[in-house]
Amino acid sequence: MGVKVGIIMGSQSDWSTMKEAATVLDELGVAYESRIVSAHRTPDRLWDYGKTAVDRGLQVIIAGAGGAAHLPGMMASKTRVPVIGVPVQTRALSGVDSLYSIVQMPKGFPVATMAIGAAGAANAGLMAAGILALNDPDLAQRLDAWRAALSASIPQEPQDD
Ligand code: RP5
Repeated sequence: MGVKVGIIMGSQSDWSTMKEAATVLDELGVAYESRIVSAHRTPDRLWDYGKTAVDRGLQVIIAGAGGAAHLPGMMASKTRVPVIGVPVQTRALSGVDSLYSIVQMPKGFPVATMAIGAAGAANAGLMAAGILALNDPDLAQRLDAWRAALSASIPQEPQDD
């Protein structure tokens, strides 16, 4: 079976944000694929990706887009594979447009929406890993260790800059 996580994004310009998800998955040893799939510019690619997602063995799709960010919602309409949406920060409206485009899905076709920007993308990677870890004890152990290391890295007291 192939990779279980698909990272998709509306544009090359989204990659600098979405690679935060890829970095987390690398750290956790989770294989993924990354593709540019635009709801508006490559709708046929979106349709094919969604139509084949289950048969290709994908178990989570992380979808990032900015502005009129229809990609996560359209993907959720096309496949039952869980979609985690990442609102990419935009210049004009700071990503609030992306957030609103992704988060307000109608009943029946959910998108698990993360925070705007890099933190949201990293959390999407962690969320995907958490979902896969439900059925993968080795990954569960790596994720627990990752979380413990993050906690241990936070100092008890603030330091002067
Ligand atoms: C959206 O339009 C993409 O997800 C991207 O965030 C935004 C701008 O795309 P580019 O004009 O930079 O290609 O579809």
